[in-house]
Amino acid sequence: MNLVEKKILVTGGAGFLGSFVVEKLFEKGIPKENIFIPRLKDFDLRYRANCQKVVKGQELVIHLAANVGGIGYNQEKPAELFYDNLIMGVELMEAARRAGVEKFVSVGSICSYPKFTPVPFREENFWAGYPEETNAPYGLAKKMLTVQAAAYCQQYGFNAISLLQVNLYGPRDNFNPQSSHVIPALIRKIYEAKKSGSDYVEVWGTGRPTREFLYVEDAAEGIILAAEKYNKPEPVNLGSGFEISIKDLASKIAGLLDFKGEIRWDASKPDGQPRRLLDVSKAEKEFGFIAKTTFDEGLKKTIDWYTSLF
Ligand code: GFB
Repeated sequence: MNLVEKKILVTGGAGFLGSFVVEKLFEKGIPKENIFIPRLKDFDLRYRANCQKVVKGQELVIHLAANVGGIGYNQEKPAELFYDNLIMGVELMEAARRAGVEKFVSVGSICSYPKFTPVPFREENFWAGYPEETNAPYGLAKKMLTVQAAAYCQQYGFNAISLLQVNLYGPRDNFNPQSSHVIPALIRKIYEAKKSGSDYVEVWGTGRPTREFLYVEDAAEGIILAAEKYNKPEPVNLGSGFEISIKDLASKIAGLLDFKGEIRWDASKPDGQPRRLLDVSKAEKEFGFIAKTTFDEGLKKTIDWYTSLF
């Protein structure tokens, strides 16, 4: 799909990931008037009528609007995370199909994978078991949208694709301690400990789990490449292909912030999924995506963005 002439709806286009996707669309020469970014205050996409309004006249839908947060937020709000993400996706995809939208890009999450997926996660193991409990309501809501995409392709010939995105990080992320993911949470905690002269910082869990992280600008690049080149209903991993323990992550961020205090582990908080590492070869094969930003570069850019706010 040549995006330059297309009318494009980017739900969540004013958000963390969405703002980078929109910027890359502009960089590709797509005129501002061709990109529609519905704001939550005007269009709550949990309601069918709003979904029908925002898809009108659109040729490509990139659906990034989501109710999302870290492991603490998932523990606290499993019902809202399940309902909001399921209903938005289901209603929007149905409205898009009925409105004659040419292509629908749905961004899912690797937390839809089974809790103990063989590492590295391969797409063929997507259905081999139940997701890790803390993430399951959100992960399964997102997983249903991959089922909807495949069913709509089969019955209607609707071109809906699904990306399984790994943990994102980067500038403009959510740094609110109540709902943030681990990287912004640790940057903020360690930065504040340093500023206040505290000699320790508290980190959740045991430090033993591992995660893979994808820098937000690389994710935006991958989503746009898939929108241009991938036209099959089978979900594709979108990641960077490296694994780091939370313990090593905390030390790395402390090092980058020159924090020399103690890292204390709060084992009363959940670890979540034990290991995450993706096989990222399918995205490269299907639409030429390879994450370019090294982890140190991405962390430095994120830290610089955050510390420059003060
Ligand atoms: O990033 P995170 O909140 O979510 O937690 P998930 C990742 C790991 O970091 C967990 C540990 O083992 C946490 O215990 N951690 C340590 C912390 N300190 C902290 C802290 O201060 N804050 C947070 N938040 N974590 C996400 C889902 O799961 O995976 C999202 O919550 C999404 O919805 C994403 O699906 C892909 O990585 O466990």
